[in-house]
Amino acid sequence: MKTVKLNVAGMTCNHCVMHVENALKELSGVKGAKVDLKSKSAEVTYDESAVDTKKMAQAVAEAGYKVEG
Ligand SMILES: [Cu+2]
Repeated sequence: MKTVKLNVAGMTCNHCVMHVENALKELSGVKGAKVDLKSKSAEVTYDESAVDTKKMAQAVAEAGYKVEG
């Protein structure tokens, strides 16, 4: 199990936070996601054999937000 911190751009309110959090949690292999609006970041706990940060970035993009470097 690994934990990664992603920078997420485009979030403006708690609705956005929930949206991003759900998009991440729906990915198989993701065990938990904690999104913080103030720091515009997402802390994701995941199984590195099932999912990677590229897939997370994709899911976030599909939800309408952007993971930045
Ligand atoms: Cu919002």
